[in-house]
Amino acid sequence: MTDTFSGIPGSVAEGKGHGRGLNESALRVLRKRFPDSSDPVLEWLPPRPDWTSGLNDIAVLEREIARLRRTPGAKIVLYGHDDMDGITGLFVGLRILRGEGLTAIPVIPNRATENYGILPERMEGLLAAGDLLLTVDSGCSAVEGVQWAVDRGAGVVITDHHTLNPPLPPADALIDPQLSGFPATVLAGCGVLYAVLTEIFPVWEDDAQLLAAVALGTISDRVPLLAWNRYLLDRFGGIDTSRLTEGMRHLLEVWPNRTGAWSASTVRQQITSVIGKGYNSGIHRILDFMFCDRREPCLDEWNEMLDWSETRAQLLSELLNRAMQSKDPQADAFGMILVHLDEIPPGMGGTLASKLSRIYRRGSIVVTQRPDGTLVGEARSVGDWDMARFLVSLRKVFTSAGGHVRAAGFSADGMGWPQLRDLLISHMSGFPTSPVPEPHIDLELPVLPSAADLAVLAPFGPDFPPPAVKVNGMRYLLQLNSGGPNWCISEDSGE
Ligand SMILES: [Mn+2]
Repeated sequence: MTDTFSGIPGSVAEGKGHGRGLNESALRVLRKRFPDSSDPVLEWLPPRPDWTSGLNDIAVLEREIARLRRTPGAKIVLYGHDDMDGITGLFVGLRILRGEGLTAIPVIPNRATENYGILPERMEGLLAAGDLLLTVDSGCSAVEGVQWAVDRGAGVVITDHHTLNPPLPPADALIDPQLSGFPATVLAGCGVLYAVLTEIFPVWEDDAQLLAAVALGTISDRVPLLAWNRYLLDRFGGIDTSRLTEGMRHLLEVWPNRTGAWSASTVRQQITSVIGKGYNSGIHRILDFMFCDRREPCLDEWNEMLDWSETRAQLLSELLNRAMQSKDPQADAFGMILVHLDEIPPGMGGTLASKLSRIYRRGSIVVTQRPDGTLVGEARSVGDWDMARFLVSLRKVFTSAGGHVRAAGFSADGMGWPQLRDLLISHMSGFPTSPVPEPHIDLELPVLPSAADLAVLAPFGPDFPPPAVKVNGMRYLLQLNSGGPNWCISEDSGE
């Protein structure tokens, strides 16, 4: 049987052009994964999105930027988030806005010492009347911080991708794909700002630095590798690397098999976790690193981050041992990994939850107590468990809660661990989800197809795992090793 799919757009061919000449096995996998689509190839790798169809109020930001140009001395305070899609989002914002002759000053919050949100104390003395507060990857719940900026006479445009949790902040514009739904919701914080700013300044659309930063932020944030994100990653696959900064060049040099078939999990291992976040991490240095144009200092800095990441990895493996020994048996019965540990360093709870999710192939919630008594939780999910919705639906008992489908967090004051534990378990018992996903199978065949034939569908990651094939009752998962693609007998999802 021959399949023909029409309408492969020219813009795709400018990237890696995976949409062209897909072999029969790859086409069958796409048909299985997008059963309702009349054109699974386009569903898998769409043409250039119309960003305005999923991102509202870009015109408000355009007007604000025009207003700044008419206001002598006015500047943009670009407020980010101290994780990879936040920092790469800051990079995107600074590169474009400064490149357009505007004054832009970054603010990087610090999760080790600060609450989540837009904090007036970080803007005091910095944000003046007539300025613009622009956020990336943060702010969709920052009612007080935004009101503070508005009261000071600043314009405020929020760009975020996290689940909305009303009341919404009183900004001039709230640009969040959660307002419009799929496919825009796949975007990470950096992807949202890239889309918004390149819509206003199209000359930046093909910029290799920006596409590389967006790819790294997107992969690190565990958002679905579907739809608009695949378009962005395809553009990344086709960038001209001859004119990168030394910092960015180095990141692409350590990117596992960047010019071939790669998986998000290996990129997170080789790059994201080396940078880390929170305690003893490189997250506060990586913005300068990406702008750095001197090779030697970049290499020194990277080696230092590698040393730190080894120290963190040791600490993490100790924490992981304790977590595995103390996971809650009652929560287990509902398909939820629930762990409460004392003294988890800031930023490490999320990494620990990720590891637990990977090991047990189900959603994980890791809770610790801050010195001030507040209980803080980090959660990761796999399968169809929408972690942000799960936690936000408990917001009456939480001080704050937010995130997205696969990565979310909360804080809770005024209750002890036993009470919070009961609450999470009883809420889980009534929450509609299948927290323990079945290992996927794309094809059942009499003989294994060539691994290379299916590797053309890479990159693989959240919501687009490597293909799995069943042959004679055995499940084979595609693996992308340094030696090239091959098959491995496994029940793993490969995400
Ligand atoms: Mn973020």
